[in-house]
Amino acid sequence: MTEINSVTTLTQDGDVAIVTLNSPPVNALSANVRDGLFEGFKQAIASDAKAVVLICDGRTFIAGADITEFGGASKGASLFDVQNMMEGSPKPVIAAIHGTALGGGLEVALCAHYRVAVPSARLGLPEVNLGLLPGAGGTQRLPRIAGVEKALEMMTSGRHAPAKEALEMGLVDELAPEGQLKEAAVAFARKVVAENKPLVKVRDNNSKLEAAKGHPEIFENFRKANARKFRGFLAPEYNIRCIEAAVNSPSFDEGLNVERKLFMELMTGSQSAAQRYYFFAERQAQKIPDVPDDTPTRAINKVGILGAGTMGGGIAMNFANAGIPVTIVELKQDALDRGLATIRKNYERSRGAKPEETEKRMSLLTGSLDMDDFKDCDLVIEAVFERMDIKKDVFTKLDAICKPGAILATNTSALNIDEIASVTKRPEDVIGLHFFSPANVMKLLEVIRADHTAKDVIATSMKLAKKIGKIAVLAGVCPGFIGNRILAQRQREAQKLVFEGAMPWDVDRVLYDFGFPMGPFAMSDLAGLDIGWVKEKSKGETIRDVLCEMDRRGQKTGAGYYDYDENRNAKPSPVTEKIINDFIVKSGRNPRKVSDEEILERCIYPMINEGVKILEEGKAIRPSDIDVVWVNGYGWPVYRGGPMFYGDLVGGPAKVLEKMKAFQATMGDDFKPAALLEQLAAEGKKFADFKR
Ligand code: 3H9
Repeated sequence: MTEINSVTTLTQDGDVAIVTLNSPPVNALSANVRDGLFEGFKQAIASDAKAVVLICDGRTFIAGADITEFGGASKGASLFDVQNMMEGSPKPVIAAIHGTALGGGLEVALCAHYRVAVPSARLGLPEVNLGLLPGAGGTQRLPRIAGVEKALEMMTSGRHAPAKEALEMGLVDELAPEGQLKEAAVAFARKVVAENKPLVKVRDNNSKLEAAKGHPEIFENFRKANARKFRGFLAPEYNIRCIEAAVNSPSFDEGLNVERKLFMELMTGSQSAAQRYYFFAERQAQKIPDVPDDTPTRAINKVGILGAGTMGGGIAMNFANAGIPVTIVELKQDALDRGLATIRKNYERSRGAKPEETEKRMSLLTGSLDMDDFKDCDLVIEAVFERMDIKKDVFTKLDAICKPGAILATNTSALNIDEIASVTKRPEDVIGLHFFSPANVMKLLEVIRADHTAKDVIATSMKLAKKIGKIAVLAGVCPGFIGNRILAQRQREAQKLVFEGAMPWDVDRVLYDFGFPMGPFAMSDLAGLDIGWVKEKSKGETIRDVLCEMDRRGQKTGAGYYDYDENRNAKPSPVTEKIINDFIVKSGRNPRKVSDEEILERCIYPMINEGVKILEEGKAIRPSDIDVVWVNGYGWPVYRGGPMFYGDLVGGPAKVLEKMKAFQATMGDDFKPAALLEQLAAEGKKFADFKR
């Protein structure tokens, strides 16, 4: 065995040289890895071996370029040097793939002459999710091997294709038995040598491009079909342009030039910076300084859910999906039946639903009217009405019923969990698990640590979140926790803006154009304006009161803030406009013209300021956790990173402070800057610099 460098070895098995990479965690293409590959291939080609296999140790084949190196000075061998060495090798090169071959990893594999993979492997070009495009020839090679339509779909979605599908599309040449990749790859290499098979260079294969030549409508139709999904993002469009270049350029190298130019544009732009930041933010959120990764966890083999309403049912589905049995308790039989029927309907309606899957999941759910049935549950989550007296009553009962060591969780979105925990004799077992609606769909889970919550309860909750496919963020107890607390700022300003003369559709348009899926007023119409509104108590004091009194209760009644046609298309409403103007006039003011800029700044800056307060009070561990909450739970466009990242993008604490002070001077203490904002600004720091 020759040690090429700290991450690469060269061995020989008979007449086959084997270059092995071992650079945990994911064999990313750092400078060291590129150097190792370059030197390893050089020596392998110079040796007496007749073929070369590239294989990786550890959990995966190369998962891509090393994202941490982006933006730094380039060192070591370039990826192109490595690729040229492989593709130009006079001896057959075989890539042996397990785990994931992603991004630059797949681009390296595409420069081998053949690829062998185990069935559990997945292959993809996920650069689009980092606001990028494959910048090492992937945009030119993937359509040449998989065809234009597959390339469009894979590159703009970033999807990881399973090995079997990769085999069908020609990305992989042979499947190897699980656990026997090296042997299979070596045997494949020998076969190539013995049968004198050609050294296939993907770059030379133009046949798959032919079908798209002279058919620009393929691209146009693809753009149109995905316009909603791609809205606001630059990277999908740039990926499409590269595939167009693969089809239309006179040569591979000219296509490659287009790829390089567009890659650099994306790489130096703010969208990719935001998306790369976000990639690490999500992973960082899983790290809790005083709850290290090796903190013991409690076994969760059975879960109890109290409440079979929309929330309880959605939460239950998460566990059933992960194969964990659930007991759902309701007060009344009809509510329980309704809840279980809704869950079944949700399963049946989900895309690609197979009847046997639905039955398997439903069989994990047991309905009951008796809270005593929680006694053997390892975790119980209550999703009952949001009232402190009700929650306290529930937790008193849970404390009496549940076995020692069971985790008692509340799904409250705003109530004080310390107060809830105080009615139990085991506050260390109490935690907040704030799911977002619809709970079976939304990725975010706010895990709320109360004063006495035990560390192993936190560790268990964070790990469990991952198991059920959620992205967990730890928050402290405060009204609204991280997400709703910040949302309250935006909602308040949106309402105030309307009282000054901006129309609901103006506010919604500005926030939609910023990248949110919808604005607050369209959202209210969708949810129903009468949520929490009581006819008998309505005094016509708010715009919502008046709208509800007129039976304009949102989309479901055909009108709310907006008017709706039979297809639920929204139109600005003259009725709403008059109601608003009457309100303003009654208050003795005149409606004024509010600029789009003011709408945006008044909605966004107080959110950032509130994020700073949350950090100041220690209710979030780090700024990026706040961003993970807002991107995952509230539709903040990931290409703007999240409120705290955006705060840095627009000029950092100094700029946010300046804006808050200017608004405070004319509009009062809704805009009072956080003390920490003043401090960060005075120290000339960025939000990202904040550390506890
Ligand atoms: C690219 O290739 C550009 C090219 O076209 C060419 C340019 C010229 N770099 O996700 P996990 C870390 S762009 C650096 O928790 P899993 C990650 O931060 C790249 N670090 O594990 C974490 O660190 P820590 C295209 C990386 O098993 C640890 O590895 N490729 C990278 O759930 C474990 O990660 C991609 O976009 C990286 N590329 O999932 C693939 N990847 O332990 C990105 C991971 O300190 N990666 N880390 O928190 C993934 O999708 C997942 O990590 C993967 C494993 C599926 C591989």
